[in-house]
Amino acid sequence: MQLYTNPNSPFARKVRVSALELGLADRIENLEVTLSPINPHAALGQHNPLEKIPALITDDGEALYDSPVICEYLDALAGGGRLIPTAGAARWMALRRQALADGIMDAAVLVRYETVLRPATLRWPEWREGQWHKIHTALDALEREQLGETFDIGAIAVACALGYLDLRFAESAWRAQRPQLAGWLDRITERESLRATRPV
Ligand code: GSF
Repeated sequence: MQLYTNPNSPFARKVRVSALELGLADRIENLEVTLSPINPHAALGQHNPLEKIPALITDDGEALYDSPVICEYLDALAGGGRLIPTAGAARWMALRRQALADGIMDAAVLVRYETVLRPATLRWPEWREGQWHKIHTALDALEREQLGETFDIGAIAVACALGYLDLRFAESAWRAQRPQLAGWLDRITERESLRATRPV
């Protein structure tokens, strides 16, 4: 399998962490690409019309995207139910947490584009504040949820979202009002899959 990826992409990190946790990383060749909405990657575009990473090319030559679909595929390949519970409350909790964390990543990536890509004269501070509002309310929800030690797809996604905030927005001080979440991240960061995929 081949994975279109980048070391700093939080969505691609979610896939790489999942592959490591499932013992599938050795079967995946990482194709590192750099891209943005104004700098698309032609070869990737032949597989993913949305021109986004991550995209996985399976051994059958099929392209899979986006990150939740790829993680589900890898989980199924490893037997199923390993990172994504197959039924019951645990399944919906894990998937909802993934959606919440993906939402943080979406908003943070948009703020990043707004900050580093968009010409200064075209920036719109209220729009950026609106994205930050989503990030903060999602973080508050995670603080209230009190994450446990189960390392399922929800936990993986949350760890990758927080890692991206630390990478791109170290000044955001998201930990200040969220001691439970900060402590959880400190503990979970020791996992080998997270250490091995730490952004550069
Ligand atoms: C989001 C992927 C994404 O935004 C998923 O895989 O879950 N819903 C998708 N990827 C970014 C890179 S990143 O910051 O992780 C991307 O490919 N951006 C390029 C673009 O043209 O938007």
